[in-house]
Amino acid sequence: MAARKPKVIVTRKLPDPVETRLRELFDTELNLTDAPMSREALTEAVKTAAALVPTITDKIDAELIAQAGDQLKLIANFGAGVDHIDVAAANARGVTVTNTPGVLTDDTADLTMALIMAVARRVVEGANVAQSGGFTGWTPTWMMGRRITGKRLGIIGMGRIGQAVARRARAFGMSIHYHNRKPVSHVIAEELGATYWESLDQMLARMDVISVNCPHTPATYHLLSARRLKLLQPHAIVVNTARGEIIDEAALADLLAKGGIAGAGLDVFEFEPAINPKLLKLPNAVLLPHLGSATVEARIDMGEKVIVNIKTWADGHRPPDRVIPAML
Ligand code: 8YV
Repeated sequence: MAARKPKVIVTRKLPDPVETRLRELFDTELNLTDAPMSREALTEAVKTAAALVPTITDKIDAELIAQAGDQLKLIANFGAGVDHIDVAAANARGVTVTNTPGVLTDDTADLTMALIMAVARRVVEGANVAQSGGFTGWTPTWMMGRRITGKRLGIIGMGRIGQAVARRARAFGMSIHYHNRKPVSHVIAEELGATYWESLDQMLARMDVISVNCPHTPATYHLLSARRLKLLQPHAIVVNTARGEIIDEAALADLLAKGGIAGAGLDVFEFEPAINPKLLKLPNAVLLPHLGSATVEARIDMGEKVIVNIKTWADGHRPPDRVIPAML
């Protein structure tokens, strides 16, 4: 007789092909309504599932993990970032945590470039004028933005996504600078022509554009604090496609409002989905609703990764994308 399939609970609606495959392989409970699960429903899920598939909208904290039954063995996150999961608490209870790195790198890097361009060239402002019938004729000095070719881009966090942003920015003629816990290999540094800044403060004061591409951890919370944001030059642009908590959002909004920097492009927010009301009123802030990995291809590939992680675990092997707290 075939072994019983493990019970898998998925907290949000995933792309159809992913859900179908999950149902074929495992005893899978889907969330067809796509409403985020309540705390009670999540508690029930960790008491009954062998593998839980959460997303960024689920808070899997130590308190929730403490309520899990012994049957819970795997948290296979649909997403790369795991700052909504207490990985140490899960591991301490013998629960493995996996994520979906790699498959959303290019899409997130593309969106980072889109934000850089949108802010520098006033794309959204211009589109709003045109769409509202406000384009009354070309003028030599109207709606001028800033060229990005020849400018300095400072990347905070030179992991997969940071490097993918660097490659794209190089093609746009930008020079690459970065701050990271440690320098990248000589080979990569050479390929990207990248300059390493051990001191974030030093880098911030010299860049034209800053892109945030590091994970959110206790060490990166408010890394761009009010003090550090003030180090930026008045013509600087800040772009964040990583996590809102890395920037002091209130301080950024104040700085933008008083012209302390030229603009910001934000795909993520400190209190997501809430956005600081000040930002909503600023023409020099381009705001997106967390679209970094929102392509059909990325979302299906993320699902594939989730499936591979669950299947390898179910077959008695170590899943490929285990998150190790020391790596964070
Ligand atoms: C995902 C993300 O869509 O993967 C990540 O870390 O930020 C997003 O692009 C989201 O996390 C899904 O859970």
